[in-house]
Amino acid sequence: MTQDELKKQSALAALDYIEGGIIGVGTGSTVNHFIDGLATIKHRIDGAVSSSEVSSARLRQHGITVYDLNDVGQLSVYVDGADEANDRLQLIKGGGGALTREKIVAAASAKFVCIADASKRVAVLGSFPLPVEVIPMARSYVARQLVQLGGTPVWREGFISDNGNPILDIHGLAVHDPVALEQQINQIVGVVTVGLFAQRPADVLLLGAAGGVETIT
Ligand code: ABF
Repeated sequence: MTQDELKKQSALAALDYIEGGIIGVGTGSTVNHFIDGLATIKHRIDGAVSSSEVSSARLRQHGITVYDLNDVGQLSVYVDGADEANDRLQLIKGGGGALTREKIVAAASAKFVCIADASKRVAVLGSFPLPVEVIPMARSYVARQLVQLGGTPVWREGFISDNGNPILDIHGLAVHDPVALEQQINQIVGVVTVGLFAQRPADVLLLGAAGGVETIT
């Protein structure tokens, strides 16, 4: 099976977690498969809150109503991908640049179902560069602080988030204590969001592999 087929397999397995109401929908190629699958059961839900303009457009193309998070209460479930996942269901996310909205929608959801192909599973987070969204004027200041944490921040030049902010990708980290690092980076003035999802990890991880979908809880 190709990597894309494995992504699709995990995405379709997430449909079993949809129980109705308004759901949270993330961003990325795996989520695109989920949105296409969701279209086949759209009569079961009232609509969606999405973590990016790209996903909102895809949802609308399928005739699924997209709500502003401010107009709805708690979401029953959030389905999104990841760049890396460990066995404690802690994640690195934000390679696609939507980390801030992803973290907000995850926080507003009762359950977070993460979908990915099995290549995203790692023993230690950090081989994938850790994204940090920053306030524009703080970019260099935050980068200097991140160097002190032992990483090598690289400005994602030419990219601006849906919120109008730049992103620094931290290379060369081995994240042995994801909760502590998330807290440390959150405390740097000028940081909007770090793409470590450790304080609020996923609740279910669905990994697509050649032998089928592995469910980790
Ligand atoms: C989002 O999309 C991200 O947080 C992550 O960066 C990315 C995963 O992409 P893909 O599903 O295309 O591998 O979920």
